[in-house]
Amino acid sequence: MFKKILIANRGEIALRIIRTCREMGIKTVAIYSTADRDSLHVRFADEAVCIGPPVSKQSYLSIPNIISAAEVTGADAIHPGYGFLSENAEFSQICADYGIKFIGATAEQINSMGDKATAKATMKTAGVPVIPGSDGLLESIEEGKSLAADMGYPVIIKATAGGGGRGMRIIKEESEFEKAWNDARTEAGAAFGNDGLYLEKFVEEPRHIEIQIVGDQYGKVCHLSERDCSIQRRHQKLVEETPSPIISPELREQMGEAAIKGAQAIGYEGAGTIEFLVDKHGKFYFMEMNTRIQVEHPITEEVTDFDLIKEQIKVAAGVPISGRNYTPKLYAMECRINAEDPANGFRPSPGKISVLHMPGGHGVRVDSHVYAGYTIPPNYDSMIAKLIVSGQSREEVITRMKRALQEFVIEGIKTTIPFHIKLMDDPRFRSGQFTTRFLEDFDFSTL
Ligand code: MV4
Repeated sequence: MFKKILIANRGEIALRIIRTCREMGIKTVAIYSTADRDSLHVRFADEAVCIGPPVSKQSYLSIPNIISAAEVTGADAIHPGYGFLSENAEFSQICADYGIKFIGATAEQINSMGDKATAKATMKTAGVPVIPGSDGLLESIEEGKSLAADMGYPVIIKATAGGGGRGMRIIKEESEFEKAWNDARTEAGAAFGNDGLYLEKFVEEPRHIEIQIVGDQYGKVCHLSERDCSIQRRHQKLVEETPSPIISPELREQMGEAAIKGAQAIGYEGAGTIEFLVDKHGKFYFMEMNTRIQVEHPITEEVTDFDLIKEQIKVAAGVPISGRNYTPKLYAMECRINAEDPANGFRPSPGKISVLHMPGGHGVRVDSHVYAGYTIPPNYDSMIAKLIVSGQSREEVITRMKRALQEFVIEGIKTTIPFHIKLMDDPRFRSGQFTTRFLEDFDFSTL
């Protein structure tokens, strides 16, 4: 087992990783930028190294600074958390070259899933259902138009280097094709330095369902069922739940097996997520694979009783997994508490938290790095807490979530709490019958 893990991240996930390391008897090294001097991850780690100024490029994204910190402190592994360098192939490779275990995917796996057209082809070959569309990248606008005409509109063009909604254009009819193509190409080229595009049939009113998998170094992969992440605004998830209200035991089994096949096709080791779109007929299609721990992992932990960070560390150290799949017996939901003003377009609201009271009680978990008197720096993402609630039924979870949200007191900044309270009372949300477009016509003005 590892003796000392450097955590190449900040905020709640850094704290989350430190907690598991403590329980496993593993020493921890925090890294921090000068904006995070007073952060809890710095105080709770066994050691801490300042790695640069507030701007991420010179601190949390600086590979030389982080590798130096690992060398100086003698860390034998690095946990990247999510975001930052967690899916950076170069970083994964440099860690390997320095003899430091990267607790995440290999450079090769990151590259194979990072290029979306390649990822899709790999999954198709492995027998995972994919959305009908172009075989790989489009060579020309004419090829795109001709394929779209054959398949029928609407279609969607996506940047192969994209993901999370960037470099995507929905096309309703042929007259829109040229502009969409040019816009997507320019956007992708500027954002990713890669303007490759591929085309798919547009799936209308889908649900976003992802399967959590864990693979070990011996080719065994198991799935820990699904998370429903359909409540999103501009590709930002706000609420996640498990089990999904629209997934039957049979569909769960099929999607779980597809996810396992996909992960095994790339010899995946560690925790990963396979994202699917599920259409209104209950057909599912591979969308993307995330080769990292995700923000919403705690809801899976609450219903399966696995510590996913512990599983990541164990498989990275070469411990085999049991290989059993898990079907949830409980229900869990997560609300993301962001320092944003939901009544004003979710505008960031950094600043000092003057008063703080976190909810508690049966079935309530809060993963957070903030405290009364803490100042949220403007430099990083605005998530300040994850409120995770579990219970015996979806109804019980929603009731308990509303109670916990009402108990949550954060003064000094705006947060997404009022939005979540309104959502818990929304009849359509409560019915479980909604799609990824749900928040497009949600009234945020009366929060
Ligand atoms: C789609 C789609 C419909 N049809 N692909 C959004 C992010 C990126 N992962 C892919 N996305 C989508 N791809 C086809 N062929 C609709 C979306 C989409 C979406 C997906 C999941 C959750 C929220 C979404 C919001 C808008 C669009």
